[in-house]
Parts: sequence; structure tokens; C-alpha cells
Amino acid sequence: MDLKELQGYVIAGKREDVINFVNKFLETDSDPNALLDQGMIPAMREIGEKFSRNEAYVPELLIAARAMQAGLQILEPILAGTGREPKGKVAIGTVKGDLHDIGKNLVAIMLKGAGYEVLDIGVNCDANKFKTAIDDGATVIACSALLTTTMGYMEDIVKECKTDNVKIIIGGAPVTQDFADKIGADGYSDDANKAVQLVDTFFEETA
Ligand code: B1M
Repeated sequence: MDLKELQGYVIAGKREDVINFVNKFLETDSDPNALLDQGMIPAMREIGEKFSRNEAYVPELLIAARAMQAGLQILEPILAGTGREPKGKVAIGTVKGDLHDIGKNLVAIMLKGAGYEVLDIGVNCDANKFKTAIDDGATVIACSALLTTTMGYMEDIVKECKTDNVKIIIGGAPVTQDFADKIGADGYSDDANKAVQLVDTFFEETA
């Protein structure tokens, strides 16, 4: 099946078509990751570029996001269903002021798929929300930010939440390794799979 077709459905916000495409693809093809890497993720990039050029506006972003979330919902049990004993507890949230959650949801799904228990604390999370997750047993905190205006808050989270027993990792489109080093985060990743590899290294260290 042509994944360009799926990209078109996401960009146009055609939720039902996304659902049908994803279901059909899963019946016929083997690799669900292709749906993300060659279909839905490039589509979100493209709608973002259109937004930058004033060729798309917030409602178009919203309906594209809704269409992608519908596709992700179908993929979640396939990518996350392991049924094994959790390897550790990770809390993930999008930082204060920021409502973008697609990337965060994807990282959460991949972490679950890799065998972690994930406390998804949602969007617009202040440091206190992350602290509550630490009280609930999370030893890795994963923060997501999509806005240049909200990524700075990650420094507050590092200051307030980092201890010898808690690692803080960060990600999201505007975030970089340099920024992570500058604010004292324990790690950075630019995609969901690398986020899992990063978390694995922490748990290997303590095993
Ligand atoms: Co927004 N938005 N948005 N938006 N939006 C961006 C981020 C933007 C780059 C678009 C643009 O101008 N080209 C721009 C930010 C510019 C900037 O900061 N300099 C922008 C803007 C300006 C805004 C508003 C301010 C618009 C307005 O109201 N005028 C507003 C802000 C609202 C707020 O948060 N307070 C806003 C609103 C929205 C919607 C609500 C309409 C919608 C979000 C819906 C939702 O998330 N439920 C939306 C969308 C959809 C986007 C774009 C188009 C797509 C984001 C996305 O889902 N990408 C985005 C443009 C873009 O990013 N190209 C844009 C797909 C997703 C899979 O990728 O989230 O990057 P991403 O996640 C990746 C990696 O970054 C990484 O792994 C993921 C998978 O590989 N990752 C992590 C993410 N988090 C991680 C955490 C980790 C590790 C890795 O932890 C360790």
C-alpha cells in the first residue's frame, strides 16, 4: 500500500480514512513502524511546514492531529502489548504551557512496548506533577516540549526534580543535546525509539 496516501489523509484530517488505511495496512503488510515513519510522522511535519508558510491554520493542525491520534490508537496495542514484568517506572509529560501531546504519546507507547510501566501525566505539567509521579515510584522523568516558549521550563523541572535516584530526560522538536547539557538534564533524544534506548541505559546501569 502507498504510504503517501496515508500522509494525504492525515494532512487533510480525514480521520475515518486514516483508520481504514491503518487497519487495511495491518492486514496486508508486516511492519507497523512504517505507518509511523513513512506515513503519519512525515505528514505532521508537512502540516507544520504549511502552518509556518501561512498555508494552514490552527484548525487544520487540530484536525490533522486528531486524525493521527486515531491512527496511533489502533497501533498502541500492537506496539505496546508485551505482558511482561515491568522493567521500571517512567513518568512522561508535556511541560507547563504546552499542549502538544502526539510525540509524548508516541514515546509513551514505545516505552510500554519495551516493557516499562509508564505514568503518563498528560500535558501542561508543572514540576509538582512530576514530583507526584516520583512519589508514586517513577525513577525516570521524560519531559516533552514542542514550543520554544515552553522548553525553558524544563530547566525548572531539572532543578526541582533531579536527585541521585531520579534521572531527567528531555525531547521534542525544538530541544537539542546542547540544550539538555546546558540545563543539566541526564539525557536527550530526538525520537521515540532513541528515548527507549536512553531509558534502557539507565536501568542497565542500576541492574
Ligand atoms: Co503547534 N506548533 N501550536 N499545534 N504544532 C508546532 C510545534 C510549530 C513548530 C508549528 C510551526 O510553526 N511550524 C509551532 C512552534 C513554533 C515555535 O515554538 N517556535 C507551533 C505553534 C506556534 C503552536 C501554537 C502557538 C499555535 C497558535 O495557537 N497560534 C499553539 C500552541 C498551543 C500550546 O501548546 N499552548 C499550537 C497548537 C497546536 C495544536 C493544538 C493545533 C496541535 C497539537 C495537537 C496535539 O498535540 N494534540 C499542533 C500541532 C499538531 C503542531 C505540529 C504541526 C505537529 C506536532 C506533532 O504532533 N508532530 C507542529 C509542527 C512540527 O512539529 N513540525 C506544531 C508529530 C510528532 C510525532 O512529533 O511531537 O516532534 P514530535 O515528537 C517526536 C520527537 O520530537 C520526539 O519523539 C517524537 C516521535 O519521534 N519527542 C520526544 C517528543 N517528545 C519527546 C520526549 C522525549 C523524547 C523524545 O522524552 C525524553
